[in-house]
Amino acid sequence: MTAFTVVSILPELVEGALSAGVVGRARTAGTLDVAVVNPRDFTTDKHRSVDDTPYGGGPGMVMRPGPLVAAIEHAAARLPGSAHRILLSPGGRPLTQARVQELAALPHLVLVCGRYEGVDERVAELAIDEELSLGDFVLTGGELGAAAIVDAVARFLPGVLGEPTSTDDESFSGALLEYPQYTRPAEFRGKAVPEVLAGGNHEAIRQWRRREALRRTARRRPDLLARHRFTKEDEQLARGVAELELPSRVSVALVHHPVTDRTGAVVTTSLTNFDLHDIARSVATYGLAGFYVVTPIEAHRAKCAAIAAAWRDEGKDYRLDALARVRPVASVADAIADLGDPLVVATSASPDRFPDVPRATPSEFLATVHGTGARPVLILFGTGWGLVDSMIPQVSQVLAPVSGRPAWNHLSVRSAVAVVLDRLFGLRDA
Ligand code: 4FN
Repeated sequence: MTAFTVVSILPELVEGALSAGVVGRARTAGTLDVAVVNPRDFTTDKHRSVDDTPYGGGPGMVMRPGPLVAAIEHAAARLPGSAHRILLSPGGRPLTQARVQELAALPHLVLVCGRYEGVDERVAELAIDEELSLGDFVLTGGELGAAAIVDAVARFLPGVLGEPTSTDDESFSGALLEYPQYTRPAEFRGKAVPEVLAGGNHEAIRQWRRREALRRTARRRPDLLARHRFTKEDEQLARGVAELELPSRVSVALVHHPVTDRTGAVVTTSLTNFDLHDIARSVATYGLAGFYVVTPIEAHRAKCAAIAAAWRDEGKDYRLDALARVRPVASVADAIADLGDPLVVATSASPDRFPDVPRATPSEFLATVHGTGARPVLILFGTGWGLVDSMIPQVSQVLAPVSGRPAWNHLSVRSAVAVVLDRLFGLRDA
């Protein structure tokens, strides 16, 4: 059973956050142990000061190590057994539900809150086991972060909640957002409750809720969905839901014209065997709809078709899957026409290309695409020294370039395709 000791110079702020609701009730009932220790009670000077000016100058004040470390040591000794000492800090690891669940297995958490401009570095070195952050925003102190940790961890402790909720059974990594909830009245300001929920068909309700949870997660938190491992049933429920069939709406075009050469002249580049093979396999790996090989040179389109045919003759399953998606076309316009009315997206490593088109990060791009219903998407990759913006006016978005620390982008186009597809559609670590 986890007990909590919060170290803070504003005990009333911590108490205020933890005196009402489920947590407040559990404390009153004696099923939850939360205490606050004030570093000011560990000062020895007559002004009881807990802060001082920073060495090296600069604005504001820094929390002195003496009173804070004394308070942490007192807090850790409040209960027998070992205490795990956490500093709430913007530089800490972001808190996750997985970590919350692990913390709930520890007997005693000491939560240390900073104030002013920060805490003397030696406090963390001498008296802290772990630093945790609630997120990337500026706070005036760690207290509300500490209260949030108490709240999140307390939910797992016996007797704090009535019944543990089902979402706590599964690991949160790969979890989905909640399905929409409704209660009476059946109609509110002209908006009716979805029919299925009032129908009493429990299986239909369960499936509707799962599909809505998937849809909502795709729309609002594509980052969460990327970590979700689809079950067989999820795959079935996802069918026909535009938000969830994203990769199958997306095609890639490898453009050999119009592109520039190193001098900036508009040229047509040669078809490259490696590009054809590797990009076809990337496109298949991420489940995309198609791979347009754009070249005005008829002989190259014929060669492309011949290579695809050769793969077919080898008869390997995975190759068939990749080859079935290869489409040689004469121009970008032909690829666009083949798809109907796609959203056309360019890639460029150079800020000088497509200067008037907004750059989109992967999540901005995914949000745009989610907002366009079932519209197909075409992502253009230029060979040579890149796409000629003026000759491809249909482009409405440019994907932020792949870049590392050095300024120069050394990636081959086939590597860039693989990296971009993984950014957009790759499954992330749990
Ligand atoms: N914040 C950033 C960068 C630099 C400073 C801060 C900031 C409170 C004592 C720390 C902040 C955020 C999440 C504690 C923020 C958290 C704190 C937290 C926190 C006063 C010094 C300070 C992240 C925006 C780049 C003030 C960002 N989770 N400094 O807020 O304690 O727990």
